[in-house]
Amino acid sequence: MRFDIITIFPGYFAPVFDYGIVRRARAAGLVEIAAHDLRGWTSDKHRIVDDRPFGGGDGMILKPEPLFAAVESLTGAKEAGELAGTRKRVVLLSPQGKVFDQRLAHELATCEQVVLVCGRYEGVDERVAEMLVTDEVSIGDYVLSGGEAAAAVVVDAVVRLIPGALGSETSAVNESFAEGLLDFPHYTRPVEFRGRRVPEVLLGGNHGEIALWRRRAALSKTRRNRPDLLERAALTDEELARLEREANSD
Ligand code: 6GU
Repeated sequence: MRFDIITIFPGYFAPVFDYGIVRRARAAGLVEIAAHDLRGWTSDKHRIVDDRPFGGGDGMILKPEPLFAAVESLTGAKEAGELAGTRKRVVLLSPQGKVFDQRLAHELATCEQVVLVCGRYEGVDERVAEMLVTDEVSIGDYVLSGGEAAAAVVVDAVVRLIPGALGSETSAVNESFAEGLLDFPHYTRPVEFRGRRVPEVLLGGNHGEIALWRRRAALSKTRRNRPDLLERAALTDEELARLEREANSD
């Protein structure tokens, strides 16, 4: 698959994609990632990409013309509608988007091309969201100075789901959100560190007991840190009763 990133800061990305799983996936030819300077699609002498907001207010807004020209040259499509039924997506990163999650990461991992349009925090002409992009996406409820860091997050989350990107030693099956819960706690040596011991059950070889402990520990951790996830998780009556008991003993 390939990612094309449209940005006013193309130099931002080179080091970000040169480490770990993403570096390995690129080297193996599983993914191509290119960052493109939006100014390359301007036609005026000063290569202007932004302008003042109609209606007044602070900050500059990204103009539509360079963004439409960039997406058309990268995808061959003039508007989002032409991408229906293809495996190409155009994603605008903006704080006004729907929140990126593991489900969308899996969906994007099936695409042949994902174009990531980096917004800036002051804004992007709304006709980009209305006509040009297939998805407007935020990475969470906080404000970044631009979409670049968010684009790097999306690329990382998607690349590791491409078949072959995670070596055989790791897998995306047993991890946070795979079951709609947070991951269970992990421990390594030493068995005792600053007076805290690794849970005894993990030191024995009873794999049934270990699996049960991990499920319960994942449930407890999710209840404490992300209770919102429990609403949609598939839980047994026994697990629900256990969570209720835990809540009553806090
Ligand atoms: Cl995608 N962009 C910006 N500017 N801020 C954000 C964001 C994106 N996601 C969360 N905050």
